[in-house]
Amino acid sequence: MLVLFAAVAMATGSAPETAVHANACQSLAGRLDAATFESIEAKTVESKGDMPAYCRVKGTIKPSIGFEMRLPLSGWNGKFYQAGCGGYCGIINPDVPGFANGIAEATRRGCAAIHTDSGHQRASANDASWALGNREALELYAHRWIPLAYAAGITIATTYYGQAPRYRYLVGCSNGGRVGLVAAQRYPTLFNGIIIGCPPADFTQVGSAFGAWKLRTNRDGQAPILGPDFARKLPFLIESLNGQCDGLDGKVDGLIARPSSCKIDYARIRTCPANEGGTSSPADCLTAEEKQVVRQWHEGPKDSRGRKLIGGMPVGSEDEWRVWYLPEPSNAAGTQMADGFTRYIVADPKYPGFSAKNFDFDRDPQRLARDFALLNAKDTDLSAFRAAGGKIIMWHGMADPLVVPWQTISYYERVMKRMGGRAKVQKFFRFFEAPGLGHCWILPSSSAPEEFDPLVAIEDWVEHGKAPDQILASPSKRQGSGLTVTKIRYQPYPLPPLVGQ
Ligand SMILES: [Ca+2]
Repeated sequence: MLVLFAAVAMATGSAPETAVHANACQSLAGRLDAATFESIEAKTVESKGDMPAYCRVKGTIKPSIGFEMRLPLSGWNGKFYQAGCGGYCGIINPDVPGFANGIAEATRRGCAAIHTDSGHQRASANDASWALGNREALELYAHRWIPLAYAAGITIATTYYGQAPRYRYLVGCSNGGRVGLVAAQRYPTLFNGIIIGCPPADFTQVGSAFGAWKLRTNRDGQAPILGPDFARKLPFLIESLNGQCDGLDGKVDGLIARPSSCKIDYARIRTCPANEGGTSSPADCLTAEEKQVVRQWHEGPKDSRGRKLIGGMPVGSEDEWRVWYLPEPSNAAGTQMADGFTRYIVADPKYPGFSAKNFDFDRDPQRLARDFALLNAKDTDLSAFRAAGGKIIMWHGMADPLVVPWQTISYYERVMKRMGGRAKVQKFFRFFEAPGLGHCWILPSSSAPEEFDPLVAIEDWVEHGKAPDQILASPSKRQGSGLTVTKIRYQPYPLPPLVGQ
């Protein structure tokens, strides 16, 4: 009778199950293999709001990977969830809202979820100083932490619940999206499903050529042309650009869904009279030098023969500039990250005196791609991942000015070419362009998804064989001080051509 009662309690997630798991949490650390962990502690955390009670495991996975893992005390859904980490990582911040790189939502849904710092510790994920002369840390960050955290997480979940997880997911955005690509390419049998958001697949180009370009075109931090004061001109600039580009996707709705189809005529953006520069400049015009930076940011870096290296910030991303680039450099994450790549990651005896200021757009992209290939996730052979039955949902904000979407599109095109064409690739790997969406969904953003749930979509695909033909999203568009919400259906890439184009 007691056995029967216990079985019923386990199935319904009722109080006795919670008690059993609370006890298991207290004894968990002592039951884990000391060879895997540098340090480990576990304690129960009471439920709060819509967050269920969970067993919180914290510590360090050898050699140096700080982590936090959360195991629901009751109602575990049998799934393991590993989060990527954003920027240069180095922080434990499991409560990042949404799914981007946190684990709060996964815990709420009943997953056993792990979040890490990827092997080094810093106060901010914008800080790359840990990489200075530390190739081991760079290798951990680039890829080695992924299977180590996976093995530790699976061990913890299996020890705690007494059974191995049925499904294993990896979810990340930005660098966490790159982590997802790396997992599919280098560690193809670990995960059943991977969600990849806004990934810098070509990390060396994003960090070096694109980063140096952004800094140099805007005076590299010395009294920037586009600085905090430029934010007041953004509504004018956005309105001017929408006037030229919004309707080209077939709908005048404030979202530029196909930014590459717009050839901007900068002469149509009102130029301030010559004597109207500086802080006294009106908000409804751009000075000639402001217009020059805007144009260069849209166009992106070029070599001395005028060939584009990676593409520029998409038209429609300007509202996001206020988050990533316009604050003072000490608060502008995009500026700090661009600076950190050249200053700390490329600080190598082979690159004496290397900086954004002397970046050579002809020579440096090639040699950096070679010497820092470990950071890139450009391998188009996903046959081992496909053979293991894995599924990928990848998405990129078409208004992302930090990790521009062009390299993601280019990567997906190359995968289709390598792996037998669109129909074959779509059986296991789908890519969604997210119109109007900025970088991941860190607010404030011109367009935040109230309703965009790739986790449900990947679960349906992996567990029920239902491939995502569309993903419903409800981006909020900032209009003046208010927000309007529109329903959009993201369709798999490539979008059908518009009638008349
Ligand atoms: Ca539109």
